Amino acid sequence: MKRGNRGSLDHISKFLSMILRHHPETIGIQLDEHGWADVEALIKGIQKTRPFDRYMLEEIVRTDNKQRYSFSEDKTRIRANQGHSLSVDVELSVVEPPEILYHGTGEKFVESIDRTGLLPKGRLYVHLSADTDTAVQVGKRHGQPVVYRVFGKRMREDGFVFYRSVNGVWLTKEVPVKYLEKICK
Ligand code: HQG
Repeated sequence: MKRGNRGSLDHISKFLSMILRHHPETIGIQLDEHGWADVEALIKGIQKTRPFDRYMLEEIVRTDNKQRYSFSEDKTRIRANQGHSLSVDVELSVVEPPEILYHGTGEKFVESIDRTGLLPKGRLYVHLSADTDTAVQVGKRHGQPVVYRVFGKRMREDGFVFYRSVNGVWLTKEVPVKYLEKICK
């Protein structure tokens, strides 16, 4: 694929995550309770804003660097695998967390996090990763990155529930301060 096309698909992918996680009404569609959008309606809706077709949608889903989207088995519906602000149930698997998980954030949030712990803010869950590299990348989206160690196993023992999305993101509702430790600045 030509570079220009890839760039344009990346741009549309961002638009797609905005629609499928936060604002489906932007293109006049709705998500069902499990976060699914009708593929035909989605394509028609996006076509009102830019050139778009099923081939491009399939390319985005297939090549997305974080595997953000899934088609239903019959490919008539599509949803984001995680990251929603809308209250949908994407049928996340409840899983035993590893002893340590990581959360990357920006320096500007540290004072507040150290006071109140990690909160989901604009999303349904706090997003965690199993490795520090991913956490650093996520943190960089918010400026100077800071990474926290999250004591997953201890939280689980204390009754907190962890999920993992089909694209491998660890999720939990909140992380109180006592399960957090800063590991780099
Ligand atoms: C911070 C991307 C102040 C939190 C990534 C984060 C991820 C607090 C920010 C996914 C706080 C919310 C999610 C508190 C948490 N006080 N700030 N008490 N508790 N925060 O973007 O985790 O590319 O909603 O640390 O890869 O950065 O979109 O969450 O910095 O997986 O697929 O509030 O988004 O994936 O920011 O990123 P976000 P996030 P995609």
